[in-house]
Amino acid sequence: MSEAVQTLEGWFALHDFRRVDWNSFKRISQADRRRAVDSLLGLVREWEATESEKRGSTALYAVVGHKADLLFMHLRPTLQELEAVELQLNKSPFAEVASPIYSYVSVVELSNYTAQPGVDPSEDPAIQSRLKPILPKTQHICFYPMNKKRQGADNWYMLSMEDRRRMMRSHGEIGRRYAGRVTQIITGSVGLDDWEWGVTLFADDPVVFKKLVYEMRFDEVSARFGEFGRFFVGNRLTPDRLVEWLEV
Ligand code: 76R
Repeated sequence: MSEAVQTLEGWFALHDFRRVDWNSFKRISQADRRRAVDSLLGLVREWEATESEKRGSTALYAVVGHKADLLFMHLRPTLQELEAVELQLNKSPFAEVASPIYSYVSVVELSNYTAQPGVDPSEDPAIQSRLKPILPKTQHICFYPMNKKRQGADNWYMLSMEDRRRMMRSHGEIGRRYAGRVTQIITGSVGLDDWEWGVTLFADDPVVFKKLVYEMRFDEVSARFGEFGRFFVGNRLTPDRLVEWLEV
């Protein structure tokens, strides 16, 4: 058996994708629309308070394309708290016009492929803040789930630790060339959802998503072992933009 990589887990993540039923939303009375919008704005304010108290973080984006209309990305310390935010939204008047269309459950993960030996992660503030990150406020988000292949000679889980470490080092080197332009949050989902990881990228220039993901396709770990789900891309909704976005 190959040596399993050690991982550190942080906050739990829910990527909650919603479809807005614009036809119903336009048909209901102005008072009901007001109620729906106000209920959502109330939740956004609660999530902002949670974030300022460092009890989690939430990002809200408008998804471009037909796969969804909104993405609520929530990070919370426990799975119970994640369920509570989801339930709160589901019970709100806004949910009468915004039903779930896709979701992804995972947990923020750091692996020790490139860890410094001798560093106690529970004592390292840099590691702790990566495990419990406040989500970036970038203009754009990109999310997709992925696996590492387990097929014939290309079985990631049968490679030696040394081979995996070498490939992950090269992966990290490419990623670091994008420092300052993109932030990745890797969330692990083995045993939690349909794929092995969720990849969430944040950037102010969406072309950077394309360039980074494309460059990684040529790198061994992605070229040989990467299997990808659907890609979602979105534009940030501040509370002000959200009000405009919902105006009909
Ligand atoms: O050295 C370090 O501190 C971190 C190095 C690092 C690890 C361990 C790193 C860096 N990643 C790691 C783990 Mn990543 N990453 C992806 C994708 O589209 C594709 O081809 C793959 C999707 C992107 C775009 C990306 C970006 N990374 C992982 C893992 C877990 C693998 C495992 O444990 O087997 C996955 C699935 C994954 C996928 N990676 C970086 C980036 C970027 C931009 C960086 C550098 C920035 C940073 O250090 O945060």
